[in-house]
Amino acid sequence: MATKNRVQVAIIGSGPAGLLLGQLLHLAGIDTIILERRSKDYVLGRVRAGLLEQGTVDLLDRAGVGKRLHAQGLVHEGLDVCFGGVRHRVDLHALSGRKVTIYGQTEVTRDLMDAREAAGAKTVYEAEDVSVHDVGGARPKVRYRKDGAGHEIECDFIAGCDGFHGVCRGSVPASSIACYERVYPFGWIGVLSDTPPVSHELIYVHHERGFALCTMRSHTRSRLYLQCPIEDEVEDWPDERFWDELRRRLDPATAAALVSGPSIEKSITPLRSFVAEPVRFGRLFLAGDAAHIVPPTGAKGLNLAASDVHYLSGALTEHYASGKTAELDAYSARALQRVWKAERFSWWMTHLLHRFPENGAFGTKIQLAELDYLFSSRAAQISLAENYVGLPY
Ligand code: RFL
Ligand code: PHB
Repeated sequence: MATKNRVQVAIIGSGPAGLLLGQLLHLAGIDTIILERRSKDYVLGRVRAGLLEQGTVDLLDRAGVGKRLHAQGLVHEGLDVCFGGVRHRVDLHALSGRKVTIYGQTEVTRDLMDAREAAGAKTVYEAEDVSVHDVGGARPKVRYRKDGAGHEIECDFIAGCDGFHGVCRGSVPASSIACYERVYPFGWIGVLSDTPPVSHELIYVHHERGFALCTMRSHTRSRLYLQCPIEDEVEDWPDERFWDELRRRLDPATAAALVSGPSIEKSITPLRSFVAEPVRFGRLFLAGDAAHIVPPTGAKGLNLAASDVHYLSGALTEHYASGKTAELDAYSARALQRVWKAERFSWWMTHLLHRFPENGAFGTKIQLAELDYLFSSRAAQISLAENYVGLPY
């Protein structure tokens, strides 16, 4: 016999989307539970995104978790694009009036978990067989197992923040959801290493051997990525090969300045664009990677999870304060409007900077013409800058 509980909002997934939603709802006096399939250490150990838009930073401040972020985050006013063996700077701040902050997703997750624990809000880690029920009715339910025992939670709303491979999106009948997808024919191999960043800002590299990106986590920790064949495995990339290949893709001065060292993490990420529509089904609301995926080129994945949560937390807060449903009814269209613009930007940056052998020499010439145009047109740079720092909510 399953134990039964009641909560206002059941949140599935303790990634950035679920944790941030939980914190904003807690501040509005709304009672939540988070069910997470993995252990706390596993969630904290996943190395993923690193770049926060100003809107995401503002939202984390509103959630009361900005202290460490402001003390340790690195504020960037620009970025470099390297092509034809020459680095060109985009002055994001001069072009858009906004800045971005480097602060790892692992740290955002830790800050949100700490705040949730301090607030006494409940998270069940290692929740097995999570399933959602009756989302079309007034009393939806979530069932799960923990340590062999069955549990059922009755709630007003379910937030599906369970990432791309979660259960929430899949529990919606296929006839009620449209999925739009593009899978790219390559991946990124990423390395984390305790070596100083080669530059104080990010360097995005277009090279005939493939894309590269030099980013960082702190003044002493670098995060580096290389475009690689989709079928490659981490074992194909011993550290020495990784650093050699990165040097080959950088301009000579940057390659000479690059300090290499042992990797402390190495993983391969496939590149995908994906959007599910709509993102609301009765009393089930999807947010973050559960609803959409972007290739990491524009650094939008984590930031889109934050903007979804901005709309969803506002809608739930308004509903509990006034009983109205207008904001909840508007959630799907509002979130998706911003999502599609970030999808477009991530797709555009991916196409501009990666090697697409199937597009041949003509495709490369078009990329180089577009890059040349970008650095000869302030209008084109403004377009890049305003999308990169994040479109308004
Ligand atoms: P998350 O972070 O995937 O969190 C979802 C959580 O749900 C849990 N879960 C379940 N819990 C209960 N029951 C189930 N059945 C469940 N199924 C799943 C999962 O364990 C997890 O804890 O989604 P969220 O919160 O929407 O946050 C989105 C961001 O994490 C994501 O957009 C970015 O990390 C994407 N991303 C990157 N974005 C960038 O902007 N820059 C990057 O460099 C970057 N690198 C990456 C990435 C995503 C990666 N993934 C998904 C494999 C690198 C990787 C490897
Ligand atoms: C990162 O710091 O991991 C990062 C930054 C910018 C991107 C992708 C990843 O576009």
